[in-house]
Amino acid sequence: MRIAILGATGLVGQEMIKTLEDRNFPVTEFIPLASSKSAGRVVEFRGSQFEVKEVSQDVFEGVEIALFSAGADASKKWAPIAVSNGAVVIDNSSAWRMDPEVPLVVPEVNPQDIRQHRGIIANPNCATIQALVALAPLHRRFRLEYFSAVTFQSVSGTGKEALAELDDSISSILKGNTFEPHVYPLPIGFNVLPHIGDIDETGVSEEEWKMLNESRKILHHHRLQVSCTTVRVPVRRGHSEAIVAQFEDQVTLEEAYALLSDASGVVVMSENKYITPLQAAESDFVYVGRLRYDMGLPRALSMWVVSDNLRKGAALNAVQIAELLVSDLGALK
Ligand code: 2RA
Repeated sequence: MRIAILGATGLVGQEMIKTLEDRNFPVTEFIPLASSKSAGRVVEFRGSQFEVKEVSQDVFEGVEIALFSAGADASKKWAPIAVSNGAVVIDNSSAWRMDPEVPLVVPEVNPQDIRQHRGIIANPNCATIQALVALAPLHRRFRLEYFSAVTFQSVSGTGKEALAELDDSISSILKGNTFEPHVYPLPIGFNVLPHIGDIDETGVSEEEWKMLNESRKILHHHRLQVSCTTVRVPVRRGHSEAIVAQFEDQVTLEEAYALLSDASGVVVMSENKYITPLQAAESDFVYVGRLRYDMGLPRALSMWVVSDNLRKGAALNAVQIAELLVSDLGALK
């Protein structure tokens, strides 16, 4: 298959390339694309070097699947053009996620939705993906009523520059440099920032609304209630989430363990064991740890959910959607 990647030089684009290689995706022609800023660079795929082309009207001719991770503006501009050239676009940005004509897909949760696509399929937000991979098996049995999520999101969620900023802010503070406590943005080194995306007039951030709105769309569960606080933490790679999930039916730990043990893409830790982001980096799985009855709510479980935000939270989920398209060729039309 002729596969294009728009955003090929970014962190997620690079992870998409690695994931296509790791999963031996049937690529017959590889077309790395980027904005003018990054065009001309060289990327490697399956041992060969490819010059990154600048995205334009003409580069999508004959492309069958285009993986996008170049930001919402680029997706809004180039996805319709790619589709008009016959490609199916799998978009990792927020541009199309809530468009009623665009399916929002987590392959372990709602794979059937890919057949609704009209040329574009949206990849959900990383924090949403890992939460629903863990919650969907329980939802299908006990019917999710409400969940709260406090996230601890790594800096790689905002790209390469953020990784450099983390290193710089840590080394600056270690050298004894001080910072202005009331000058924003505050350093992320030795700090946590409860602010991801713009905060609106209700005091809720963009990232927090994504958890509610995307979860309702993916689960087709529009009465679902969600509370969410998203926090940036000084971690390079891997998001963690402290989740409390309340169900309509009485849930038992034994059944929850059994369901999660059988769930695709999930590793559930026994007893009070847990995984940390450092351990989950570059893994394909969503790790569920410290699974327990919630201290305060009836019919509720608490859990610690960790996954690699660049892998399952972005690149792997997108490539798995591409695999669904290939396995169900009818959906490629
Ligand atoms: C973040 N979820 O972590 C957002 C976008 N990847 O910054």
